[in-house]
Amino acid sequence: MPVETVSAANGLRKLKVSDSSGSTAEVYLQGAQLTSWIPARGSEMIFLSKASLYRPGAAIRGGTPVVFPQFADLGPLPKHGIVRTVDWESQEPSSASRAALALKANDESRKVWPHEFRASIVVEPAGQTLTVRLSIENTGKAPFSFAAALHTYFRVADCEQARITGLSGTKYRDRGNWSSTWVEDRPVLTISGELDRVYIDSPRAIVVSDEAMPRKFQVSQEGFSDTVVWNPGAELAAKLTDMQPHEYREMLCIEAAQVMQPAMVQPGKRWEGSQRVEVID
Ligand code: TA6
Repeated sequence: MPVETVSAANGLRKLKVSDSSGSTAEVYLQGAQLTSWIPARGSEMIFLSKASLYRPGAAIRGGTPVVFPQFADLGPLPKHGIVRTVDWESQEPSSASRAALALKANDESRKVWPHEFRASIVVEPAGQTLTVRLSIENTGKAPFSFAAALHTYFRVADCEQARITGLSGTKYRDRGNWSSTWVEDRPVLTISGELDRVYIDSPRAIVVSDEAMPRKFQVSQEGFSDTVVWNPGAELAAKLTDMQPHEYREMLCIEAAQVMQPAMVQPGKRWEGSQRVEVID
């Protein structure tokens, strides 16, 4: 089946892709944001809040927001940068089971970030795996540096029963106390309250065991140096207007990220990073 463009709420549009095994994905043109991935065998892997605003110019709560060129509020730009709330263009994909979107620097982006770039996102569901690739090309005449992330919200049955393995021995910074660096000493990371950490030079693959579902999946990354693990916990979730208070239990963000050491791209060159998810049967 070819890549299909369909209308969504409030004039938004999304692309629907599927591979021959029956794995499907949906990507909004706004923000090039993945909002659904159903593997060939199994159910929805991606969390989307029922209270999410599907409104032009507002971030969708869930899916995979694309963060660029600033991570969170670590700089002067709008939170998580300038690409998650603007429309990207659908590109002619080389395969029907792959969505490709691109965004170029424009008058709006230049007002806040004076660099020439072309960002592209490719989303490819294939059987029990999903790959999302981000590339940033420097189309200007001067080098620039940036932070980026594929801020994926995974759907879990209960985050407090999820077990995250693979980060033991990795250094991290905690957003609650940004000035210190710790080393993860737990072989299994669990969630009990707000957790917002940047794991630095993280292992290329970690495994999430969603015990309450039950299901297990591996999240791996290339190109990105860091991994962010985030769950807002009950208190912060209650303050988020685009999320229902109990929904923090149903999500877990594992983000392929470039935060601690911004990436540098020379004119005419390209940076690439990807996140790959595999459901382990
Ligand atoms: O990646 C984690 C984080 O930076 C958290 O600090 C939290 O704020 C989250 O992103 C979501 O940000 P948002 O702007 O979408 O509410």
